[in-house]
Amino acid sequence: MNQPQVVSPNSGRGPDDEPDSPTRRLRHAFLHHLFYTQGKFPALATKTDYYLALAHTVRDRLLQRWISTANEYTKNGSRTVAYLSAEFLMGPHLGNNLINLGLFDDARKSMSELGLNLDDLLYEEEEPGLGNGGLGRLAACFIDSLATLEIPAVGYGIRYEFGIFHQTLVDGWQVEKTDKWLRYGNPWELARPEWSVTVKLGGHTERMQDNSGQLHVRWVPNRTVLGVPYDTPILGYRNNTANTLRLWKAEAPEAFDFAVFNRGDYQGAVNQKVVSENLSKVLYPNDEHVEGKELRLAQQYFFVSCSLQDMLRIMKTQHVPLHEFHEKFAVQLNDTHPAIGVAELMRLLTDEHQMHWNQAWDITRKTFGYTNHTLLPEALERWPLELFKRVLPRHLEIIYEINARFLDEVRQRYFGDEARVTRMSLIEETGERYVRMAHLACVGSHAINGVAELHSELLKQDVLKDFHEMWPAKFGNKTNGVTPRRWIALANPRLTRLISGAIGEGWIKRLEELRQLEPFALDPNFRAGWREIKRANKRDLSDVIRKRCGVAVDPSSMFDVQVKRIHEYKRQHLSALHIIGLYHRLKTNPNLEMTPRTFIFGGKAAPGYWMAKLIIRLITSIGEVVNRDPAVRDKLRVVFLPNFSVTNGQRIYPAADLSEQISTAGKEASGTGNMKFAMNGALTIGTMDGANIEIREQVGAENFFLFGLTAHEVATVRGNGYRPQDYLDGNAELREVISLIRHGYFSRGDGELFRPLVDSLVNHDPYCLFADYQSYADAHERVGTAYRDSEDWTRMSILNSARSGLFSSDRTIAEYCRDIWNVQPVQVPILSHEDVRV
Ligand code: BZD
Repeated sequence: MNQPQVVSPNSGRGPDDEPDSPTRRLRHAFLHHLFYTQGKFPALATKTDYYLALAHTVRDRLLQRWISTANEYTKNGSRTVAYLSAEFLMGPHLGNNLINLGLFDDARKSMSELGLNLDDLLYEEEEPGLGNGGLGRLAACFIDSLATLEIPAVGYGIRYEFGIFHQTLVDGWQVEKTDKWLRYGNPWELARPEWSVTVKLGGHTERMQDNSGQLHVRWVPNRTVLGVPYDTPILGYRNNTANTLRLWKAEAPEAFDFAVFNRGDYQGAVNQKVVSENLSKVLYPNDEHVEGKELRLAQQYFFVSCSLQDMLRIMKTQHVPLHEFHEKFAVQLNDTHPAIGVAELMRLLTDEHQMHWNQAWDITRKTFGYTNHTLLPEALERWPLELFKRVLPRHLEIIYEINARFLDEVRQRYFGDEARVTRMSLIEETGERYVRMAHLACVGSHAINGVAELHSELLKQDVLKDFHEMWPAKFGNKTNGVTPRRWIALANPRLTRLISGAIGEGWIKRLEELRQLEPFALDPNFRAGWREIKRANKRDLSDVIRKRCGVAVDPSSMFDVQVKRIHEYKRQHLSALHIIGLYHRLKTNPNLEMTPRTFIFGGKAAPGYWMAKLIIRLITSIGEVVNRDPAVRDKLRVVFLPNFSVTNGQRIYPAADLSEQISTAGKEASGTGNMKFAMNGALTIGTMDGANIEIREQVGAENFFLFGLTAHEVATVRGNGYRPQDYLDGNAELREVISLIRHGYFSRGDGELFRPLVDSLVNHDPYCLFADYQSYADAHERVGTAYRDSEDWTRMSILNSARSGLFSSDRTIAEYCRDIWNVQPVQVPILSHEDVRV
């Protein structure tokens, strides 16, 4: 561990101390925790000790809000949002909590009085990477906004022992390392074993009649698992609200199976513990690609059952009758990962609480809302029937019953249309049989939404067409947003100071107020300040790049950034082809005028997604060639920053000049990185896809670099038998690019390395890179020209930020509250422990 810096151990008395100043109190509390929580004296303390001492200091300061909030909600029996998500990609808590408490500057000061640098301590936090990408990060932004808007809400999920893997690069290839985020303990969570619940798995069902002739079903599981809740407080921005993120850890009901142990089988005895704990062991690292793994279904069921049982417990303590479940809780399904909740709530109400089917079904449908996050067929969850039955025999019966009743309704509405019945069924029966989770989610909820306008339209026209025809009123759109607290106030303190200096601080809670910046875009002084901030952020990022990649990049070059999961549909390789095109131009015409560019990539590939890993290898290979070629290195640099994460994102977005949002139109449901870039003053080069369309509408077409086919055109081109070879034949530069790769120019003469990638493009090109290549290159020409006029570029940069107010997750959440959840804010008065009577 790093050697500690010097801390003066003089009981926390600093230079110009007022006896009761906030900095002095922070310093005191910090030293207290260093001694009494970490058990360290400065001479032995590591940076982690310092981080933990500060984290505990901050935790003490938010506990009061947390307790007051819980107390207020309980007292009022407030209607509550339960956001069910298999992923919460939270990012580090300390900085965010300091911002929300209004203690950031005090903390910096008090640490520096002790000879410590706050940024170093913030950097020590292992981020809870309990998500893959967009979907998980959206859940994190949503619970931030819920707390800021003072909406009673709980985020329910899984406390994975290992989050998303840590990405390293070895010889230009991605290599995964386990994410041991709990290694040094987690100061932000409190275990609540007293609220543990039992979850059944496997086995069979039995039927019996009671004396009155009523039929009862008994589920006899072959194993049970204990779910233990771990709670993390989620602060609102400068209010008294602290909501809860409740994540479930799986444990064995008994650490030892004594019957087995007594037979002398120690291994067997411990085995149950190992098997049970597997349920919350590791996050599946595939985004937008599902494999039908039994453990994954068990994980989903585990956290959903724990959460619904927890809601029933809360109802009981607040004396809410069971038939008011949907009035007490609005439950949102973050994609289909928690969709088994529909069947589980039915089971809990009918089997365990003897409610009649019709009433239970009415409550269930009024309870759930379903958000879809992708149209990609490989991401739609379907479970092989046999597997499903093995894990959840009772739920399969319940799903059959839901399906029978639902299909009766379909037959009645669409007389004689058996093809439609087959299409809509919850069970897929052509070939191997599957349970279709999206259909279960649609049938079991009262509201269905996509995450950007185009996406919601395509859902209605395509994937969920039949459901839209049957229930048009259920469908709506909720365009995604991101929290400006983390993504501007915390990530970009320089810009935050400049903006607040100009228009006050209201924008942090009401992001539409950024519009007041528009007139400043014409003020040369303000522009100079804006430019200087971007430059300083770029210098900071250059330092990171030098340390991590060993490449020196020039902060005066244009920072052209693409950070997101690596996926063929996101088309990182389109950018790679274009970079090779630029390289080729420079090599063949050394005097070519070209705007100097630094291309920065970051993102993880699913460990089993070979093509995505090859795309990373292509990018790192291009970097190796380009960065050491004296003929081009002043104009082109290419870096792949390893381990893109929330922490790294916070350094990257503020330093970007150009944001690459270049997915094949119709494939990216929304995108949220696009919003983080725009807020921080990057201009976008992008397709008419996802929320890009709405961003362009907001910032103005003249401040956005558009290229490529539209979703409709993509469908037409593909429908007409797309032939990538035709585009290759018609484009000399593209031919040169492909030929360089083919001949091993970027692989030391190895013509085989990238063959799978090239063959896929030339023969199939499923994401239409070739069709969009020229349009993309032309758009980049316009970018290059625009960047050279730095005054005008700055004006456009300011306008991008000023017009990004719509993309605050506060706006998104306000719409969910109004249109789907029907919940109201609850203001929390602060209690002190003296107010509490036992
Ligand atoms: O959800 C993403 C979409 O691709 C983005 O366009 C969108 O902005 C965000 C938020 O709405 N989808 C995912 O991130 N999906 C997954 O991560 C995922 C994970 C496991 C299984 C299936 C999908």
